[in-house]
Amino acid sequence: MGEMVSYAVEDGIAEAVIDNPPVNAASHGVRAGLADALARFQGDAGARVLIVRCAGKTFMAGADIKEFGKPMIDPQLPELLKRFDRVDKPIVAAVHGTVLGGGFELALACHYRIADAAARFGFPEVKLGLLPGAGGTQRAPRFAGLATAIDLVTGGGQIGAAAAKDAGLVDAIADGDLAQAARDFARALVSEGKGPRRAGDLPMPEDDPALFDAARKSLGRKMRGQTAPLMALDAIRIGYEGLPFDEALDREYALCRDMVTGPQSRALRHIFAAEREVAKVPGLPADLTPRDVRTAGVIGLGVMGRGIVMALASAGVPVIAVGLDQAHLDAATKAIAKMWSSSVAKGSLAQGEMDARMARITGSTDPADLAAADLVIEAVSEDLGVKQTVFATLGQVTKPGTILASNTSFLDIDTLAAASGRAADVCGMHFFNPAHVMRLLENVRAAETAPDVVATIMAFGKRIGKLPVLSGVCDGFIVNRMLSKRSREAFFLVEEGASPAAIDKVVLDYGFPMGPLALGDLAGLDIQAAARKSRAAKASPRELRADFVEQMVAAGRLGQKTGSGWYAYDETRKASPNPETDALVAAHAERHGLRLREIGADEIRERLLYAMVNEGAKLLDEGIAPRPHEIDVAMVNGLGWPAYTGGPMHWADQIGLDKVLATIERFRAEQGDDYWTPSPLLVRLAGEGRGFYA
Ligand code: 3H9
Repeated sequence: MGEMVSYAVEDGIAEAVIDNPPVNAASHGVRAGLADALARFQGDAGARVLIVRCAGKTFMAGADIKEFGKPMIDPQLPELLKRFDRVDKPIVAAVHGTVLGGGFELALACHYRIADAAARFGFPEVKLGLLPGAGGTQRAPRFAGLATAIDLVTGGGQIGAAAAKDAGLVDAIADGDLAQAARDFARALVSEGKGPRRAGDLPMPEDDPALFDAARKSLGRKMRGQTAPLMALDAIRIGYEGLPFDEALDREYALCRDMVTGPQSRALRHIFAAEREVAKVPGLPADLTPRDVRTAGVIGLGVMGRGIVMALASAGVPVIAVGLDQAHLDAATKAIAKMWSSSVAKGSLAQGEMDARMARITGSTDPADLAAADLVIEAVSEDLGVKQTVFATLGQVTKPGTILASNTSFLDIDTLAAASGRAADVCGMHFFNPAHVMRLLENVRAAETAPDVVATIMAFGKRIGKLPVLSGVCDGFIVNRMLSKRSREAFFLVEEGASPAAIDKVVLDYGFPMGPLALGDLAGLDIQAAARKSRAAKASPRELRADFVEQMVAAGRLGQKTGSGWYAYDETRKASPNPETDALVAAHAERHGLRLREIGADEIRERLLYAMVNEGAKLLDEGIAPRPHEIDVAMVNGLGWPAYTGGPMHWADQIGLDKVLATIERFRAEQGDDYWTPSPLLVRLAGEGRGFYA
């Protein structure tokens, strides 16, 4: 018996308890222990029924991701779960926590399932570039029907215990203690003389095959570029079209094994690991105690400030929300209530939960009320002078030890720290718009930020459901600094003759949700023009010359909101090519004596993406990003860099830094602009035949 699984029998009820912290993953020791428990149960005539459950905070959360890519040791999960089918006495899974992937498959291979009321179920394999390889694509449709199975298997989402029971995936929900309820359930099975109920004995549902085509179409839109969801759909279809159960299981596992070694799964597993790695800040002492944050404050209630208030209140944090004046405060309170009311109307938020959130918000127009806060997030207008005044005030009115964080996107936090008179307490917490929705949070460590402040904002970010990534101080931090290089290159490409549609298409085809020029139109060209103005002193003559945004703003073309920007928009905001943009580009070329040329998709893609890779290398060189992990996680979650390419640094490593460098050197020679000077780190790593990751 492996020590990760205990086995005991009492009153004819056998129990196999898996104990493999932190998430009871199906590591080799667990598989071996389960195989052993199963054999003992089968061989023990006194044991009438077997319960499989897990110790700790969750039922099995899937295969052990850390074993992927290594040689698999028997018993492998699919084969082990087939053995459950062959047992001739009933097996009950008693599940709690997150029943995911291989864990859900284990539960479905058991003959009955009883769930804790708070349990959640899902097949997240597609998010790792895989498909459920241990029977999920074959067992789930037999219990739940085609539509639910397709949804769960290809979408990677989760459902709660009640929904799982309604769908037929769970037989009972435990009332109170799960272990006790499972024993009662098992005893009832025995007394009612119920035997095993195997998924393989159930027929595939005779649901409409049109569901496959509909799913394929919708996945093509929603999961553009990703192969795993479509492969998962194909795997369900194999069984649906009549391949015998055991053979379909073998085919499913063969597909899954092939996918493990594919580039998309490697990239997605890299992002999964990197998202956990960024929580561990290098150099912070492990025994550092974070500061206690019971009450937060937000000062400045524009779009960002309101979103931050919503994020905090939704996460259960009491917030003191300080507006400029009563009108500003009233407008913010009204806007917040309106947004939550619309969620209540749509049924995605309970009225009681909305009331609880509103009750956590205390409005004020007096910064002195922030004396009660343990952490204050400043979100006033993006103007250094205004922010300096606010930080001077915060330094006075807050109690010693209160953390003062700025939500600035690009201003110098060291200057704000100096203004506060309390530099050790000052840091950045840069939320992304909409702040109550976007997961990424760039936490910024300034020159004098105290280590326990860093530890606090990292822990607090996680507490409010965000994905915090640490950055140092620079113009734009990680995401906006890298994004600004892509925008700059996009403007240069327009100057040279590429159409906005051609540029955006390349970026969409690579897997981003939106191209750079369509994104500018969405955000507002006035916002982009203001950002360019703030950087004008440091801009090269060529950047200043590529002033399309300024020209459009001067003509009243601000993007989607005025119906015209790079593109023309109809009343439904549907974009079409804008003749005014063509005219503007032609006039610009004539004015500056530029010759327009055809630019191919490869050049567009390499220039836009390598500009970001090179900037990422500079962020590492300068110590702004502690590791490449921070960059990949921030770009995937902040800018929508497709996770299935692993983020810019992982992607560049896969291409080979020598090749990336050679292309950058070529651009430098062709463009004759300092902008393409490769980062010293890139030159060094490429020379040593290494990647950004060790
Ligand atoms: C699969 O099952 C394939 C099968 O269909 C077919 C096989 C043939 N393995 O996220 P957290 C670690 S594919 C190994 O911070 P939380 C994680 O790295 C799998 N390790 O906790 C971290 O380690 P560290 C399908 C795992 O409470 C620690 O646990 N399943 C695994 O916020 C804590 O993680 C999934 O994709 C794993 N499977 O969230 C589920 N999972 O401390 C993936 C986690 O060293 N997991 N770790 O950094 C999750 O979604 C979340 O971890 C979970 C807990 C919701 C479970």
